[in-house]
Amino acid sequence: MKALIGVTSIPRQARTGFDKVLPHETVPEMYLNLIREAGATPVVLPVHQEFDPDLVERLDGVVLTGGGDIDPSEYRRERSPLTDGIDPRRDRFELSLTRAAVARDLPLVAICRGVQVMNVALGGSLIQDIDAEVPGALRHHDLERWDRVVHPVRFEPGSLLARLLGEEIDVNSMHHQAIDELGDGLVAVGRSPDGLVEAVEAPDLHFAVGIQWHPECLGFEHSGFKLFRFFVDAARKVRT
Ligand SMILES: [Mn+2]
Repeated sequence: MKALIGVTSIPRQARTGFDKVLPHETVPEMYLNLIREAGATPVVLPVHQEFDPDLVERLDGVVLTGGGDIDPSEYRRERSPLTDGIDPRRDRFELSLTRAAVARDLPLVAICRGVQVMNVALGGSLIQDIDAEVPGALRHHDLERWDRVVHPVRFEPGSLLARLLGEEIDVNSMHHQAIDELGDGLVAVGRSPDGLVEAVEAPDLHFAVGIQWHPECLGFEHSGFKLFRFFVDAARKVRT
């Protein structure tokens, strides 16, 4: 049986078949294609429902998707006016899911907002706006070049990501926030040339990786896609 991978939804307003604009829970197909191409079955997890702890007993792995900013009260900070797109129900669901997945040692890949959720779920904090708080930082909020590589990420020698992807890869960058203090059990294993954290791992867990870039926009030929093959391999072993 193929591994079953839960992918968190990205809620938004959308038009129904009867021409009303109503709340929907959606996932860009790019994320689902990544999971399928890596050999697993994706299943969408609606984040505006109450979190059911039984979910982690039924899944073989979890992908946290991109999205808006996390409520800074979740990491003990005053809200900056630059923090944007807060969705408290999504925060609650994804923080609970992450803690449950970590407690069960379920394979986890956290993308963009996802790595920030992973960090906050484990007690870490965030830089609320890179341009405002990090003088001299690279341009990390480059939405126009969403499907192109714009800066390198260098991995710590000996880290899981260095072993899987090599010492450096080029990535896209669509984030205006970044990791500040690291959560418990997380190690910063990838950085951009300006020193910002672009990738984290939890070395005590079987396979838990967070990345600040968007692999789903870079396609299957990009070297970062290999990460998903290893993720699915780890997920396949959950039930055996
Ligand atoms: Mn970046």
